[in-house]
Amino acid sequence: MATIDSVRESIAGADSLVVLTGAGVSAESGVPTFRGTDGLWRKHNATELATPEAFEKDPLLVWEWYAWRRDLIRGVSPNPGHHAIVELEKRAKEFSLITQNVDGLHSMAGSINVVEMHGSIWKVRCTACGVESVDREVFGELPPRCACGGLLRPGVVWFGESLDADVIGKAFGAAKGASVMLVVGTSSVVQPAASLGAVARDAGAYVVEINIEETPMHGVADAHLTGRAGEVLPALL
Ligand code: BV8
Ligand code: ZN
Repeated sequence: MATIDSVRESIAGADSLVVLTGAGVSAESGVPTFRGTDGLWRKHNATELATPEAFEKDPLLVWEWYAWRRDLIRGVSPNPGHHAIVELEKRAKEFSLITQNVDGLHSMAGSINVVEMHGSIWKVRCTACGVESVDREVFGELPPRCACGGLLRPGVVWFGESLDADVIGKAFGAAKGASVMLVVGTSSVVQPAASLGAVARDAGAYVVEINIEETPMHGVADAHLTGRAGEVLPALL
């Protein structure tokens, strides 16, 4: 088990630092994780709702879930883990933050170079004319409609949908160029994000996992710091 001190040193000396985050980084802000016990909503589990099929079948139900999440996220703020990542970015020679989270809390905390692999809960896209917009408004009637009359969908990537090509390029490019990579608060089961740690390690990076539990990254990461993101990340500054 690496020590905080040895990891802090490797970060300080890094030419290029890459941080990959998942829902565990927002957990201490009060945002339910995807797969933890709190990943349920009205007895539906998140992975079954975050699909094009679910939206096709019942757009209202899926929008009620996203509206519920937006309302919840609107009422929370970034936690010390988010703020520590902002500080790491300020200190690093070269820095990339790749997040699987759609809550926007990294940008709210002040992170600059953020790749949102799975899109943003604050974005909407019209299923008819394709126009995409960002809004934090409280929706009127659900499901929301575009000015063209088309049905709006959340601007996120659902299971079975391919990620934006240049998002993939940026994420894998950053991982390949990393000298140190922190993999924080993710169960590392969702592809392609879950491969980024191995890509970084194969390209010569020193990979550190920060999580409260063991994950499939255990055999991949060079080091593992067990603990909460809101406590371990500030201790690395
Ligand atoms: C793609 C946006 C292909 C929506 C999300 C079989 C059938 C069908 C599909 C597949 C399959 N096998 C593989 C696939 C592909 C699939 C996939 O990987 N499925 C998995 C589940 C097996 N992937 C996809 O479909 C992707 N697309 O592959 O396209 C393709 C290619 C070409 C052409 C067409 C198609 C798209 C994946 C994106 C899905 N969208 N979210 C929304 O958010 O509403 S993913 C969703 O899971 C969230 O974004 C979330 O961020 C992400 C990952 O979850 P985590 O962030 O890791 O969160 P989780 O709750 O799982 O874990 C939390 C962790 O934090 C835990 O480890 C916990 O211990 C830790 N923790 C908790 N508290 C703390 C903490 N750690 C530190 N501190 C704490 N305080
Ligand atoms: Zn439209």
